Amino acid sequence: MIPVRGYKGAKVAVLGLGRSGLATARALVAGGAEPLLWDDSSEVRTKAESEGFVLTDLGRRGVLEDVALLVTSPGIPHLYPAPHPIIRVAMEVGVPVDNDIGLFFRSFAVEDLDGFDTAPRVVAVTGSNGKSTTTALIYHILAEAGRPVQMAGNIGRGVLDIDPAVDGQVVVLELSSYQTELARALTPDVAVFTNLSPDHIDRHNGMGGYFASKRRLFSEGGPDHAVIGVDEVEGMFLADQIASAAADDRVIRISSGQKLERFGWSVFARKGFLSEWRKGRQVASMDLREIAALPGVHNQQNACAAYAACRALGLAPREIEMALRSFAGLSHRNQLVTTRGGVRFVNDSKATNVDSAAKALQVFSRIRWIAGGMGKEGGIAALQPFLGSVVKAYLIGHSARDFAQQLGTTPYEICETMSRAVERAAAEAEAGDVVLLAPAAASFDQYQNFEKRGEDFIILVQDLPEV
Ligand code: UMA
Repeated sequence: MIPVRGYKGAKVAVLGLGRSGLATARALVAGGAEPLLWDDSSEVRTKAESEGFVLTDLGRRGVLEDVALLVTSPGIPHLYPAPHPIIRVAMEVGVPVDNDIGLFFRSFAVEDLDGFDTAPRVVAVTGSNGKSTTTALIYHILAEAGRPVQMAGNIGRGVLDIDPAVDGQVVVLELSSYQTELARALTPDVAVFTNLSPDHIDRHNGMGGYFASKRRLFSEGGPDHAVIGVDEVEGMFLADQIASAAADDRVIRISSGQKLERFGWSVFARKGFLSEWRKGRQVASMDLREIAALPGVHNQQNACAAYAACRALGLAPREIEMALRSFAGLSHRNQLVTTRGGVRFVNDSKATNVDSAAKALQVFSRIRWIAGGMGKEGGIAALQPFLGSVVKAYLIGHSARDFAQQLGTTPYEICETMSRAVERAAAEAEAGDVVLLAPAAASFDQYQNFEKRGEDFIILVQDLPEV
């Protein structure tokens, strides 16, 4: 755990007692603060009490007036579509609002910096898609290279939950737009922006707000190195804004598809080969096609991002290449659950938006597609060009009927639940088909999160009768 610095003896309100909230509560206590804890869910409150936490209703009149800070969880809106009423009161009475990420950057390895031979460093990864895979890849490469490393953030572990830094350690954080928008301190040593496509638009009041929240990772002081995907105009703009000129090698531009030879430092993948260029010449290359855990062009971009971040941290190309080959892949991301009667069952529950579902649909050729949940703005209209490989869609959740309207001529069945969808897809699948869970929607209508949705799919698949 990382004790929170700067609030010794002060009252700090914590709203939301999920993974990040409870880790924050413990870290505040360790730093000598007095946390006042609240969650809107009575179930969550009961669980927190059973773990020994004392609760304070932060909605009660006057409670927030003598707190030094309000810390909130990423799932709680602080601005759009409307601020949570408790956050609104904090703003009205002038109490600063922060999150665990802001507290982390102010508390991690700051006081004892002189005690390290090699100062600990933080790599932070953001972007719409690929950030979990990129984060896990960087972690895996560093671990394989024998470097002390920890991983946390949106990937599943609260950032204040990690262990205190050791000499030369690297902490790899996955940060969502919810987290970067609110954090009052954001000072990574290496910052990575994978790509940008519409997601969480309601929370950021549009694409501009969404991009602005991710850009914050590169603004305060600026990281030593910025790894930026330049396959969209936003990435190009961000790289140009940070770099003093094309030759500025503090910015490492990455791409899957474009040749980027004229920049100070770049890493790109074309036809399955990764190339690193510095100051106008190629310094390394590797074949990515044989790496089973990284199928598809989108994963080649993730490999470029992880490679670039590790090069910025001083690793050698061959060390990185060897580690990439032993990467096992992430749960809920293109995860092969089993093969049954020649039918592959693949869990891509992490495909919570249209863009990541499009990537999954391009990996396979005969797909029985389980989709639906809490659809995002625009539904699945943008998936039309990728439906050629879908034999049939099995639709679940709140948006099942909306999705059905947008499927064109693709056959479909409204299944409502995951269990019905798995049963129907398994019954109709023929050898060579892939039953793919890639929902193109959030899970919150039927599940606590995408992990629980993926776990449900896995259990249902494993429970299918033998063939
Ligand atoms: N809550 C309230 N009032 C509200 C809304 C929520 O009290 O109005 C409470 C809930 O009852 C719950 C708590 O707040 O107890 C939930 O907080 P949370 O949803 O922020 O979840 P945490 O468990 O703290 O997990 C968060 C991230 N969740 C979200 O961003 C929604 C996790 O990312 C992250 O792994 C974890 O912190 C550790 O850093 C998950 C996620 O879905 C994987 N991320 C989104 C995504 O990837 O698309 C952004």
